[in-house]
Amino acid sequence: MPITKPPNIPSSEITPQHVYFNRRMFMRGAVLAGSVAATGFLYRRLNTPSTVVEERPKLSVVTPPTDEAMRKGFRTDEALTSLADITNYNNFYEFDTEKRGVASAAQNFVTRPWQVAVAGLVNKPKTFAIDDLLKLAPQEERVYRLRCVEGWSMVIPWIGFPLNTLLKQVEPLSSAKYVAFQTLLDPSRMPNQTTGVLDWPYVEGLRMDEAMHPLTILATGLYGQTLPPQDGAPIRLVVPWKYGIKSIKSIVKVTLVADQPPMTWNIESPNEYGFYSNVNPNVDHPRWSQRYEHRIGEFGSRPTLLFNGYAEQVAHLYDGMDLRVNF
Ligand SMILES: Nc1nc2c(c(=O)[nH]1)N[C@H]1C(S)=C(S)[C@@H](COP(=O)(O)O)O[C@H]1N2
Ligand SMILES: [Mo]
Repeated sequence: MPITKPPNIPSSEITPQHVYFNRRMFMRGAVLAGSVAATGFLYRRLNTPSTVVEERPKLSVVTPPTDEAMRKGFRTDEALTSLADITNYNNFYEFDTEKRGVASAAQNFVTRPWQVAVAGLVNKPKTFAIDDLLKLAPQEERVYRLRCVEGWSMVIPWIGFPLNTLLKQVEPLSSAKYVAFQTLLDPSRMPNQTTGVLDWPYVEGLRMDEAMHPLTILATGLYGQTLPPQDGAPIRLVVPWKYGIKSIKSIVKVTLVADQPPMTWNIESPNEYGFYSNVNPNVDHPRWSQRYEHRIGEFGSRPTLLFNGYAEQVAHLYDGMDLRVNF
């Protein structure tokens, strides 16, 4: 088949070195293995005095062909947030409510064996072992902005595959209108689940068209490595145009349902966190403005973009909806 699109290459090949080699890390050994690039990365810590950056098994990635608008959404050329910040500044309440405490609290979290049960309104319910999930589709690199509802943001080079690949496997029925997700519930392994700080297990949901959207991925790695526990190992959702709360970590259950499923932060505080939670600078959180964000690693703040800068790819999903009501 003739190659009519630009070569499919991972960000290590197309990002200027001063951007990709940011902070105290660098990558070595990138090997372009063909027109559909399968490349192994090795990121090496030089010296990180106050934070821990572990070397993890490397992953290989491909980028599938897609239309130009969608391709633009698949990677931003904004400077990547450092691996040290991505893995030491986390929201993962099952381990610690302190962002800088999550990495150490989660460091011994065991993610093998692991199963993800996919069921509900489907023709072929199936429980997948994590290693079978990893074989479902080629792993792709997606460089996405992540905007937390708290007002900070990062740029993260995820590795993963589209959620729609998994959903197609189980053959959704036409009665399935939403997808519900659930994090592991195991207080012996997730120490904060012995407290009542949230209603456990953490649950989230997407409308079916949001779940099938090509930007919506299940991430299994970042920075060319398998996913660290603090970032939601072994598999977590990433929905880049929504606040980070929607990107549920360490998933064990995916259920296709007819009605809008519950969402942990909405249960916690319904007037502050809505089901959609689309990034929107024009809809303030009741306790703070959402107009600006602090990009971790930068000084000062920058304007927050509608749909986190992914309007071209996703705005049509919300045509005719009042985003203030459906926040
Ligand atoms: N299970 C679970 N998933 C979760 C959270 C959590 O506390 N528990 N926090 C969410 C929030 S608020 C954000 S901003 C992102 C943070 O992802 P990161 O730590 O990988 O940057 O994870 C989301 N997913
Ligand atoms: Mo968040």
